[in-house]
Amino acid sequence: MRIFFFKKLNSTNIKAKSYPSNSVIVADEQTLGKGRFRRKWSSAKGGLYFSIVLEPKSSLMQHYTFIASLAVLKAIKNQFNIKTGIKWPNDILYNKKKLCGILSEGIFSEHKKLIVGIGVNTNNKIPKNLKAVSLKTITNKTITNKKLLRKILFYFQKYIIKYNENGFKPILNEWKKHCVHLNKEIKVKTIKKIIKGKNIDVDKEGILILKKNGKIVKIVEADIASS
Ligand code: BT5
Repeated sequence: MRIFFFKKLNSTNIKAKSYPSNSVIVADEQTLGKGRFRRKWSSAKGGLYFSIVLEPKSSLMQHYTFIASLAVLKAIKNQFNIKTGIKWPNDILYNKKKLCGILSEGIFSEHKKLIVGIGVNTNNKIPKNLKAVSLKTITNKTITNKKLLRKILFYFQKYIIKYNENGFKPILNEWKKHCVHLNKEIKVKTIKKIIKGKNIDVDKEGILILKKNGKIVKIVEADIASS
């Protein structure tokens, strides 16, 4: 992988669009950090913001978000011995607070390209109204972003190889072990409504499965509001 560093970008996901696969775009800060559904990702100086450009073997973007979640979780465990959890579909949490968010976007123009954008709160200040936390606050130490970046990329590549060789099942099984809401009663917010139910599974396409009044409800895109 070739890593390109920038002081300031609007969004590493936007910049990444003009780069070939196997590039990694990193910024010290973002002026228009993106979340899902056109939401914003607070990206003050000091945090770790980067996007990986890939030529995906599968068109299931969700698979790559799961791979990235595991890579971040493993890297944080390995480097800081901190236990985090995963919240579907794209959050890494520490004590129920968001430590990292992931945004995978597909570009299907000339070549099929996938951009996996990862934001980790390391040394950055976070707006107080967010239920969020940074690694600096957890560890009481200044974080070396480059070191953490390399560790995440190491695990990401490892999981990509595993995925390409053995498919999604082993990835999903490992992801489930770290998922914070599996087999729990949860509240899910879709664009249209709020659904309450028991999260009985996450399927092979990364779809959230709820059981509500004895019926199975499949959720493709949403936010888990409480668990
Ligand atoms: C995400 O969206 O969590 C995806 C975030 C992806 C950010 C990376 S940074 C590198 C790359 N370049 C980009 O432009 N983006 C990617 P979502 O699940 O929609 O969550 C967004 C919500 O998280 C916001 O509406 C806030 O409530 C909250 N949030 C915003 N900034 C945050 C932060 N720094 N830490 C924790 N929570 C935050």
